[in-house]
Amino acid sequence: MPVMTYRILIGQRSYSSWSLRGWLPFGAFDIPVTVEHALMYSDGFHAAVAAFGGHRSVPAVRTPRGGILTDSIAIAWHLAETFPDHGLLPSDPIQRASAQSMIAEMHSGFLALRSACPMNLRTAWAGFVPSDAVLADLARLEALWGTPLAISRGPFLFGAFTLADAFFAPVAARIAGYGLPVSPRALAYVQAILAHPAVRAWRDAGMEQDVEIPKYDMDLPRLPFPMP
Ligand SMILES: N[C@@H](CCC(=O)N[C@@H](CS)C(=O)NCC(=O)O)C(=O)O
Repeated sequence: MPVMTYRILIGQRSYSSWSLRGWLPFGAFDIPVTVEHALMYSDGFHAAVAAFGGHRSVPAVRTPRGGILTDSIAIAWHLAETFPDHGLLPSDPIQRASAQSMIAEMHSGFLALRSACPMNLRTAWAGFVPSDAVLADLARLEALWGTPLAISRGPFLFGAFTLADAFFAPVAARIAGYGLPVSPRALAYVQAILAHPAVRAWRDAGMEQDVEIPKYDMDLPRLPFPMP
């Protein structure tokens, strides 16, 4: 009998921030998954997503029983519910609620930061000047991260890596890649996320497999991406 496992459809790892959020719950918590690819900005992208059972965007996940999850937050909730002993969310009820709230806020917010600084794990940029709207998003991140990091003392928001950290991983990449101004505590957290073995593995695979997408170029001098 064939082994039934999860399947995930992702975009290019170097650039697809939502794919990273969809895959990290598997990669960071040792939940087996088979990875399939749909090339963003290619003619066949939407057809590939539809053939998988998704709708216009990546990530999408097929569960071992054939269910379909078409959104990163649905993937997170499904896996937290299905693998309650894997530590995807903090066990303390107050911390758990806080983690869930942060995930939801990340999913629906930080629009200025997301649009001004597209995730690009292949290169960093010198001289990026954040707008007031981006600075306001960074101030909100400082407020969100400050209390849990002060309590846990790191390295992650609630001590051990959880889904909340997975959802902030692309933000960490943006802070590092665009040299955005953050506090020493936030910078230590960014470094911890980028140093996580699952995040490293994701970036390495993208560096190996992806082709540069010119649309992500900034009109700024390039720097090596600052992996810790
Ligand atoms: N809300 C979705 C967002 C997914 C999303 O926007 N994915 C991007 C890639 S990072 C995408 O597929 N873009 C292609 C398109 O929209 O045509 C989620 O959380 O999964």
